[in-house]
Amino acid sequence: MTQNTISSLTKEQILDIYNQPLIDLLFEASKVHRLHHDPKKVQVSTLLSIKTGGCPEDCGYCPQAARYHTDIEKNDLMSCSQVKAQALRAKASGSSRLCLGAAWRNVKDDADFEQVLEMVKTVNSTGLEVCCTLGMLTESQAKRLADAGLYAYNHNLDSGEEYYKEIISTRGYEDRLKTIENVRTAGVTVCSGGIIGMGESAEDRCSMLATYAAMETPPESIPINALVAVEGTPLEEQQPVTIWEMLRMIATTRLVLPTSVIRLSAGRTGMTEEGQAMCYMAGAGSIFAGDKLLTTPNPDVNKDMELFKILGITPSAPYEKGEQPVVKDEPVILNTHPEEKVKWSRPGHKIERNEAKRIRKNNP
Ligand code: SAM
Ligand code: DTB
Ligand code: SF4
Repeated sequence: MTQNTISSLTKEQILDIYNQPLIDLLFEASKVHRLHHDPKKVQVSTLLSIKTGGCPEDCGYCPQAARYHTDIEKNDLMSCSQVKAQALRAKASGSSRLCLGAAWRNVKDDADFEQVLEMVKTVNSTGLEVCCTLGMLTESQAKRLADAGLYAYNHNLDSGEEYYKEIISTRGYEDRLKTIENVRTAGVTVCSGGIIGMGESAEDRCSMLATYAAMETPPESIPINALVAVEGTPLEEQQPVTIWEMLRMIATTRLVLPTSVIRLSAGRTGMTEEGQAMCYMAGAGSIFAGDKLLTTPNPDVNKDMELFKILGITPSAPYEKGEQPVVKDEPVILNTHPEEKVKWSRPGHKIERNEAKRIRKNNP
């Protein structure tokens, strides 16, 4: 299968792939995985929350949204030296990429962004691949991150366009697509995926995959997260997805987007080792390792490495799939892009579930 034939798939055609007997879906996905990827290599990233909590957005799944009452430790932006120390730890533990996450709606042309650019340069100098996930981004901000040595930018569509409106009201699907386009234009690789288990239908999951498949260049990396239902968020009562749903989603993603690397992301603490092994067989080619994601727990890295050994998998080295970006020196001038006065949208549609949660919290 080529990327061209794949990109003409409609949501309905993807749904047919998704709904086929699981035994066939897994077999087909495993075959396609081996055509495009080495099944014995898995890329390992470490996540680092460089600015935690206090986010103004209303993403219904997120423990870092200021408006929900979750039990997380909030932190201001980390220093460069703290990030360097964590990068060296991640490298020593076998990760090939460090992903820096900030609880921001969007990047602003301010001193914090200058500090993040320094962090990117510092992590690049350790030889690790650098990824950031900082919210919405303009083209010039993406370019500055590229010049600082950024290898990947994570910005998720999270779900299909229709269901997205049930989960987030403070920013639009169009804004997400625009950010992804800005990252692509800057020459940074795109990491973009979604979450299952938020109450969405199979159609919603397939609608998200159809959006990715229709892109001229689909994301190099597609994280598939199982919702971590955090107490205090509007989605706290969601039942965990079963391993069978996770496998169906990974295998369908594998068949629809054969060249992308699928990241088995949040939700691994609720999976057995056998279940995770099946995810690798179905097409997952990367994970987040380390005992913490951004704010929630993740399996022990030693356990992951034991499973790799059992399966005959080795973690990939940095830059096996692309060149290390060369850091370009640039003068540091704040607010240099007045022509780029971007107005990100605030759609503000009503989400009953978020409203109900807020009312309950205010009147216990
Ligand atoms: N603030 C930035 C943004 O929203 O793009 C970056 C950080 S944000 C936490 C990155 C992604 O983490 C989200 O798009 C979502 O897919 C995922 N995520 C957040 N909370 C989650 C949860 N409870 N369960 C699963 N995935 C989650
Ligand atoms: C992604 O798709 N999943 C990661 C990463 N990109 C940034 C984040 C998962 C966060 C899970 C909830 C938490 O730990 O706060
Ligand atoms: Fe903020 Fe990102 Fe969490 Fe949404 S997902 S509330 S933008 S940190």
